[in-house]
Amino acid sequence: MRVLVTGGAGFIGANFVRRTVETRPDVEVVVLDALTYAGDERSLDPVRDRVDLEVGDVADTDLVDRLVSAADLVVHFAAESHNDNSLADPSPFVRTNVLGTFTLLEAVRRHDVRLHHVSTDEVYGDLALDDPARFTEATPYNPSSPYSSTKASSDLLVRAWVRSFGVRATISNCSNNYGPYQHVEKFIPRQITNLIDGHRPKVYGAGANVRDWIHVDDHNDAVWAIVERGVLGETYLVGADGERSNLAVVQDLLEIFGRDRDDYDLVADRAGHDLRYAIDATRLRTELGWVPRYTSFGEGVARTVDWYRDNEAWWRPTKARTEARYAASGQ
Ligand code: NAD
Ligand code: TDX
Repeated sequence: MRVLVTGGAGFIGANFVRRTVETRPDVEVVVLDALTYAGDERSLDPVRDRVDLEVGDVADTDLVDRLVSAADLVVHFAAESHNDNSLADPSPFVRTNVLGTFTLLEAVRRHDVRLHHVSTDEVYGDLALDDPARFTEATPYNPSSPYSSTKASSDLLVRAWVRSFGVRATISNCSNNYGPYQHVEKFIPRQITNLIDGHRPKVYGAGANVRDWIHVDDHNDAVWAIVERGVLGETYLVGADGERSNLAVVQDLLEIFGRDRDDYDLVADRAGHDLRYAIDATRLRTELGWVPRYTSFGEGVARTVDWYRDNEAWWRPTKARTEARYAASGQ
């Protein structure tokens, strides 16, 4: 089987590619990635001799048509993924997330190729901190940011192409991922690398916002479960019961580094900052038999800290540039 992985040089995509190559010898992987600031070819190094990397844009009709025509399955990770960047300049988000998904949908329609579309729980908006509810597949869409609204748009395109044209597709909406090879702009790697450098973690607002953390390998196992056992046209929520306030995460990290619990800085809040995300993954668990392997956030995050300690050469080149951007916006 030949799988086309868009965004396969990014955080989740590269973890997906490495895991797929290492555990599924029958699968041939082709990566389509534009190698934006967020993509890094080195994330594929461990499996580089077994992966074909095409550097290009998911919104390039001719390139996408050629690659899709030769694939049995497309797993679509490519996106602009960072909320803070979408507030500074939304335009690449509209282009890649909306136009890119449209381009891919037209190609899978022409060639009748199976598609799995990777999306986010942020399409549902946010929940109050004290709301007992969690997101389910039936929660109405209510995105807040330029990033989440473009992801919501891409999901709606996929749903419409399924219904109108019979495209064979599934969708997953996952909560916040952590693990190795995540860009240092994101919350957990930013704080880990700050601590490695002896700096204080930077917490937006009062740190009360809650995210529902899942290890990237558990997310990618869910993607394969949906590809292999999911019902065409359906949506599956992916989450591992990992709700934690940002402050609690920072305090876990401070403890790992042997620093004082109060050794962090409160910085300017994100505009429109979603309060809380929480996933009810009952459907994925009961219908597809998926279970997360990383059930202890503390252990998963400690292993992630080890990875950043051991792989400074991977993140060091982007750290100073990323921090300069944050400093310019008071964060
Ligand atoms: P990332 O930013 O680390 O990686 C995105 C990859 O897409 C990069 O390699 C980049 O070069 C590539 N890319 C960007 N624009 C492109 C274009 N026009 N053409 C081709 N490639 C392009 O993102 P990530 O965190 O790995 O997220 C991957 C997917 O998972 C995204 O669709 C995101 O919405 C979704 N998601 C992420 C999370 C999370 O916590 N990170 C949670 C749920 C869903
Ligand atoms: O320095 C920081 N300090 C801080 O308090 C940063 C970078 C973030 N935060 C907060 C903002 C959020 O409440 O931490 C939380 C997590 O922030 P991000 O890592 O930027 O993630 P989030 O905005 O929640 O979105 C992530 O999860 C859903 C991914 O970036 C998305 O691609 C995914 O769809």
